[in-house]
Amino acid sequence: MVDVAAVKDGVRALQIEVPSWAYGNSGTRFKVFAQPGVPRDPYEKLADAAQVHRFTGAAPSVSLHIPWDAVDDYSDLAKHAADLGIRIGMINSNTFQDDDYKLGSVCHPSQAVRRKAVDHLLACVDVMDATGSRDLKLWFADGLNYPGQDDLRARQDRLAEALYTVYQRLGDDQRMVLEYKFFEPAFYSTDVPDWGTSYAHCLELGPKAQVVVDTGHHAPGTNIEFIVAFLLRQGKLGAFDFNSRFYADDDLIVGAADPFQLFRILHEVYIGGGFEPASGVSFMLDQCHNIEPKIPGQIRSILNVQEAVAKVLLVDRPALQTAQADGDVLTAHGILMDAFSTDVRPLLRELREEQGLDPDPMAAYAASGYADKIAAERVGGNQAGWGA
Ligand code: LRH
Ligand code: MN
Repeated sequence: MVDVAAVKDGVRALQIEVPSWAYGNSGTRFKVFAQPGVPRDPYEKLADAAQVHRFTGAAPSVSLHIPWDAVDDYSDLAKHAADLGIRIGMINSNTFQDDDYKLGSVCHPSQAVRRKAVDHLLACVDVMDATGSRDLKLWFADGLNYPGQDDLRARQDRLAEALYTVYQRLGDDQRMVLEYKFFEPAFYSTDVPDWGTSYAHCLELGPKAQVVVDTGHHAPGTNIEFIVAFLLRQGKLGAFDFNSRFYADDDLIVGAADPFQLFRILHEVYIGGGFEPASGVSFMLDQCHNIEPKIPGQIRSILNVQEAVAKVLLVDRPALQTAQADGDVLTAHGILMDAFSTDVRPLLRELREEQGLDPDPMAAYAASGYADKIAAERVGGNQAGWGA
């Protein structure tokens, strides 16, 4: 028997943080396609993010990226977010776009370059103090392109030293979450290439250091849900960067490329207690809408995560555990597939109506006229982007 109320409660409690950079222009090394109405500054990015929360009720916070979202007064930006009914979430550092970082940032052979990188990370903690953010998200592009280019072990020593310095600066209620990625922009070795490396550094640092799982950062064929199950068991899963991919770090809409993988990952989140507020796990989107309209792309992403979570909450847990205990392989697998194969869209439409939301957020946003309004208003100025 399905406990529909429990499924609705679980989805209603789900909060997904959206990335400010998803609203700016983005692309690949081949082309960045500009779109009409793209924000020109962090204030306009927050206004667009607020539209996603307005129509889904599930995206109350926005993660910032420094310096892409640099402003003179971060507390004023936080107030602007509050006026829009949202808040500023994670602060993302950026030590991958300065000429000095060609050979790395915190792992760079030069002490002076490492100092510059650490100073940026410390400045990001100052931003967190101003915005009231809990988390500093660290992703390092640091790595090598050729064997012998630098000493792999020495780079780990430099990384550990930099992380330790930043860890000491964190406030009691602040955390650092360390993201890994198996390649790009480095093509031979990456200094934080996998979950094990991030986990080991976080263990060494202490309880305020957690691992970020970006679903696009694994070698093809990696069983990401195993990593999630393991990190939850260790109490070291801090956050997700949700997106999907067919080949590399494609940063496509979460669930678009592999909805079953997303379901399997969230099933392990459920089993590991990752939906419990006490788990401290943050759910974020980290995507780029290179060719599709950005706000609808974000709304679609939220709907995809909600659908996957609803299916996870439909799993007949007692029957699954019995079948697993009995070694009844096909029954156990079948129970999971039954939940995954269930169309939860009618249930979610019902939930939205109960929340006073339009049952079809995509259609509601399209009908709101917001896209035409910003395209007409946002003329002139420099459209936001990665500035790569
Ligand atoms: C690196 C990454 C990281 C962000 C960037 C926008 O690939 O996933 O999380 O800093 O994308
Ligand atoms: Mn990411």
